[in-house]
Amino acid sequence: MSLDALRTQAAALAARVVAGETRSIARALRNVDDRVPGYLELLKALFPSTGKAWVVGITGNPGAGKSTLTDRLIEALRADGKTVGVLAVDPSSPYTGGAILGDRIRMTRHANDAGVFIRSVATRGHLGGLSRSARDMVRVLDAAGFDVVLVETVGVGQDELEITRTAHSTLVVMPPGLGDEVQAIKAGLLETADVFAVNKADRDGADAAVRDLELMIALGSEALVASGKRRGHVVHGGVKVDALPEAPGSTPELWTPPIHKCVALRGEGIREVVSALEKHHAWVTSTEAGRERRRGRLVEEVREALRETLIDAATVALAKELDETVSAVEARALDPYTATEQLLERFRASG
Ligand SMILES: Nc1nc2c(ncn2[C@@H]2O[C@H](COP(=O)(O)OP(=O)(O)OP(=O)(O)O)[C@@H](O)[C@H]2O)c(=O)[nH]1
Ligand SMILES: [Mg+2]
Repeated sequence: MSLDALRTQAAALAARVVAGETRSIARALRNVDDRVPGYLELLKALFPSTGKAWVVGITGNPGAGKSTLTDRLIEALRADGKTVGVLAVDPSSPYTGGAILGDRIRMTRHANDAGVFIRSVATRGHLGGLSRSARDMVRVLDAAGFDVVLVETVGVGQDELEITRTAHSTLVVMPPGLGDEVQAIKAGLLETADVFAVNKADRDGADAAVRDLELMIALGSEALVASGKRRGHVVHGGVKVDALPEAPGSTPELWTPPIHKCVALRGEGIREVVSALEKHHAWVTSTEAGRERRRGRLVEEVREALRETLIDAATVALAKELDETVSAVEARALDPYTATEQLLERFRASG
């Protein structure tokens, strides 16, 4: 198909997505996830309609209760009259009453609610990376007009953690009683968290988990002081060196992640979690620090896209030279540093 034809087709699909047509949303998500030809044209056509949704990441250890809590969040947000799109990245356990696989997930108690759209994504086989695919799919849901987009992902692995960086607000779900293994997992999650939910508070050890987290947050601050890094900057996760020792407590420059206990299974403590997330949303959208953070994400995205595009272009333009260069380096006739400079020069000349 010609580029013009792809464009026309993409524009038509985009219009149906923006109109909120369920089947078109599903199709657009599939096209973007599978990167079928024309998916970039679709994303381009959708982009002007994005930027309105509140994107909330929900992450945490496997089995922490993310899906159960997500289900409760949907319920609470719906009660507030908000429409909700959900992207569940490789959910290994079902939503309440639902089945595991994507399309069937929608056959849950929210299935007949036109204000809710749930889609699951597999974690395998993403050429351009899972996080990019997830970000693009979030954009589809955003353009479709959902007030809130929830993204559930397991908080282990770089790719998964990366996904939460596309969110405005990230909720980290922790069960009590994780013991030592918690330390390892927490290091990554701590930086990501805007709000903590200690779920399964019906079990022993919830208060200890809260104290643990408080300590981790405080230690995180001290580690930054000790390293002397990032002075004067807002660090994701809300630890700002200059604001110490006044922390905890959030200011326009500093967001300190609050910790809430809940029992997702019984729907207890959900309101507090939602309201903490809403406060964070207000912070991220109304303060200079929040604006900087969102801009930082876009800088990353554009750089990443530029890097990919440049590498693709250079690999094509320099296919023969690359091969020769590697042979020269292999024979120790050329060092890799000079080789890179020479390749760059040739690429520039080829432009
Ligand atoms: N006791 C108790 N169990 C809970 C609570 N919330 C969730 N569970 C149970 O914990 C198990 C895992 O819940 P999920 O919601 O599937 O957890 P998840 O974090 O989405 O799991 P993965 O997606 O597999 O990583 C299920 O058996 C839930 O019923 C809670 O508040 N209390
Ligand atoms: Mg799950």
